[in-house]
Amino acid sequence: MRLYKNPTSPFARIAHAALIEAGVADLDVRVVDQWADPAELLAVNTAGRVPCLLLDDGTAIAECLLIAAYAEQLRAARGGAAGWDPACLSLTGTALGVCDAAVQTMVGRRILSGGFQDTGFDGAELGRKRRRAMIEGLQVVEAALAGRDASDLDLGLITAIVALDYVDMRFSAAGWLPPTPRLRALRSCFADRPSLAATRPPN
Ligand SMILES: N[C@@H](CCC(=O)N[C@@H](CS)C(=O)NCC(=O)O)C(=O)O
Repeated sequence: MRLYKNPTSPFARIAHAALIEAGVADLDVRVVDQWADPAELLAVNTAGRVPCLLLDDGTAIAECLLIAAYAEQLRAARGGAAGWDPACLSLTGTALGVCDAAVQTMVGRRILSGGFQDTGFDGAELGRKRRRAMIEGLQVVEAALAGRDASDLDLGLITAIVALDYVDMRFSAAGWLPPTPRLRALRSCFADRPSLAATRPPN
């Protein structure tokens, strides 16, 4: 099967990490520039977005959580223990909201100025809404991780670590990211886990 992705996309990273966690060994990873609407991406995802998973029978699955759901089916079929209890789903949703707000901020910058460097969008009403969502989302994630067992990497913690890496990459210099010591400690615990190490965005 083939995964269309871009190395900086947090959504693509969640999908890729879930497939690695599911033990998919023969994944063909195809890096594309989703902003350029490449024909091979549009052929599998009319939205022109990454991630998209193309199965061997030609079925295309877009959206990171749907790809993660498919990966979870593969994992369960191989005898993996059931995951995704309500707490996991709740953490996943909150952390994905952080990813969404962060990506939407970058998209807003691009719409306003044509590039990612001009931060003019961030101070606009919608930009401030996105920043609030990132800050409060990270705070809720941090609270949800109280007492978290460091041996348990589920979809919720993967999504939370992906969100943290993404906001660190895009916004750490801005100085408004809230303290997240539990999440940062858990990220360190799982730094060498293949699903996270092999999908880490470039510096
Ligand atoms: N809801 C989608 C979001 C995917 C998404 O927005 N991907 C971005 C990259 S981070 C993209 O491909 N953007 C291109 C575009 O919007 O045209 C998911 O969960 O997979």
